[in-house]
Amino acid sequence: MPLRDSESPHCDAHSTATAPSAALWTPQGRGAVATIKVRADLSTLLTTPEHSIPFRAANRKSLRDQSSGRIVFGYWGTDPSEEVVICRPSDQEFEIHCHGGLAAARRIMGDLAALQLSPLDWDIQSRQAAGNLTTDCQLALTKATTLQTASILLDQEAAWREFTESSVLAAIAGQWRELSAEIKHALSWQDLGKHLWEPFRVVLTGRPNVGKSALLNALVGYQRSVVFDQPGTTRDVVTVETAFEGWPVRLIDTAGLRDNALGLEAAGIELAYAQLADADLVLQVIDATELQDSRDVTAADGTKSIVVINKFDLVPANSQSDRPHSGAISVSAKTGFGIELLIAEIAAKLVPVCPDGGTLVPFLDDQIGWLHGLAEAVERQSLQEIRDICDQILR
Ligand SMILES: Nc1nc2c(ncn2[C@@H]2O[C@H](COP(=O)(O)OP(=O)(O)O)[C@@H](O)[C@H]2O)c(=O)[nH]1
Ligand SMILES: [Mg+2]
Repeated sequence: MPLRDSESPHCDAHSTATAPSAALWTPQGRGAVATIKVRADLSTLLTTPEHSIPFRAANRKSLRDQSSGRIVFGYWGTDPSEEVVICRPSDQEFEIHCHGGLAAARRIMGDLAALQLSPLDWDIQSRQAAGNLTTDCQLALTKATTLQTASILLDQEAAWREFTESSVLAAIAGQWRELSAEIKHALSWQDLGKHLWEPFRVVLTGRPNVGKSALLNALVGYQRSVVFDQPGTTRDVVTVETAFEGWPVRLIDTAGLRDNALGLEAAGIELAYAQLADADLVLQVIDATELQDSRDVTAADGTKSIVVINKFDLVPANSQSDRPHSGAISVSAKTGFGIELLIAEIAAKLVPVCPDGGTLVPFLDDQIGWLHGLAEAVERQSLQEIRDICDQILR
């Protein structure tokens, strides 16, 4: 179905009507279909050879000869071509509907820019029509990969509007202590905030051959990483994205840490240390049959970690205990024993408390900056500064 201007949530038809333009009407992110709206004098655009649109209709008619309002299937470009659907609602515009991934829309937008049609991305149109707060919330939403993170992000626009209104009212009433507590509470969610649209980084580390790669595979339920009985098999950093209890997680498998490695393996170990420095959580994997090695495994200072004792299936039944060391979790990547418990523990470490519906969760650096600015304005008991920051937030 051709879209009408009134159906596009954030497109102001009149602001783009004058200059020849190619406007991407759909935001970046995972979507089935992307839509590009071209506004130009089609009698020129579709006839001059140097301005030819690289489109071949399946019905073999040129775009100019297609009747107005008709939906036409065909191919864009060559080697390889994109399958697209084009609709021409009038002589001044046509719409291109292509695959919703990034590549197709980017390629078509590039071809249209080469035809002197000024490109307008979705977020530029949205910022003009709906403002920054709405656009930021919607852009983050396009990056959310779980229902849980999407539902928190869906609440954020209303939460910010309510928060700014109540902040100004509290400042007018001189309720500085209450306002300060509200701001502190909002800031307490900042670690979760950025992971509403970007996965938590969980790094598996430990000595070679303890079963890090096997554990990563057990955690995601398929063979992502190579498992082999020789130390030093994993050399590059292997990553996989998944979700635990509704929180998006990027699991990162690294080369086993040992001192006497050479060449490629040593390079892999260097990469492993770099990953450790950026981790949100470290799984320190040790082999149940070599428990004395646990002292060799350490996470960076201040980084959350879980000690995971793998190969529990090799421990004789009479000496098995689920938690042989305080805080450690016993698992078997081979039999699946303890994996569910480990997943629950990972989720609980990453997000110890889940925010109630409607809670303000700052998810951008700018938002954290505004909250700090508000906290300083509260210290100075400055109503004007609070009003100014709130205006900025709502822009
Ligand atoms: N019995 C048993 N063997 C395991 C387990 N996890 C891994 N292994 C074996 O240990 C060896 C090393 O595993 P791998 O995942 O490559 O270790 P990594 O070097 O730490 O990545 C392989 O032969 C695996 O089959 C487990 O839970 N139980
Ligand atoms: Mg490995």
